[in-house]
Amino acid sequence: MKDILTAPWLTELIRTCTNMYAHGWDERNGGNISLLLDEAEAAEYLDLNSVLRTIPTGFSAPELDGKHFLVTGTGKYFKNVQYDPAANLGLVRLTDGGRTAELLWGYSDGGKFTSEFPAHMMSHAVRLAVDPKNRVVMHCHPGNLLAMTYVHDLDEISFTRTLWQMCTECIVVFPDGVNVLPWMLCGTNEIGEATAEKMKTARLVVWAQHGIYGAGRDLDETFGLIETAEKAAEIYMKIAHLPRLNTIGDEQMHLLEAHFGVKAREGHLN
Ligand code: 2HA
Ligand code: ZN
Repeated sequence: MKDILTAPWLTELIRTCTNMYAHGWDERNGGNISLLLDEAEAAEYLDLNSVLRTIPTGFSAPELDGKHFLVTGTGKYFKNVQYDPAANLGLVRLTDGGRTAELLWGYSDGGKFTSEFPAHMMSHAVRLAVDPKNRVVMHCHPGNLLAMTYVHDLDEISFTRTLWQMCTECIVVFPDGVNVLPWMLCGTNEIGEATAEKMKTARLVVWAQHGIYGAGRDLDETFGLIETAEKAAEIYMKIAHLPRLNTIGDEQMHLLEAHFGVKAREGHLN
């Protein structure tokens, strides 16, 4: 059995937490990540028959039965993940139709998965139905996106169009746009269900006055998705109070679509 601390998927998740903290997106215990692993990937490093303990999830997700996830821990700080991965992260397998998580590694101080586990797992189920290669769900609190939800209307088409207009490559990176949830109580099954519903049509879901969710095939791609949207929101927050003399119009958006071979979400361009 190989040492789990040498697993590439573990080291990449640790580096991602450190990087997200360095970007200022994950103050204190803010943010959480879940990464879907192949059983074979996990089996190289762990005896999958050895369950350390079981943890009830409080929801059901039959689509995810038997699946393995590496997940950040509740109350844990992203800045500390690199120093003590086994306390700050856990590897769980869902069983019992998703109602139970079997802990196979981690949460070594008696902890458990993020309070946003419902939103993560429900989003994985939905994204896997859209894209069988989806493996990552990522949540964080980037300052400019958050700020934007205070001063921009929350209509999804309008919010998406504003972001697309802020940097030329936004429409190429997230042609599916962003969906937006109004303020809701976090850490609940309700916000999990609402987030998953929004994930049916976009890989980015903004939680107004809270943060953002991203989904993607790997950690780099998902990080880059949030990074691009946050950059666009940063530009918006720099210019929102100034007269706008120039913008990227729909004609230019259509040129980008054609040149990069992407299709903007239906109804988002004229
Ligand atoms: O506690 O970000 O949404 C971590 C969070 C909750
Ligand atoms: Zn949060």
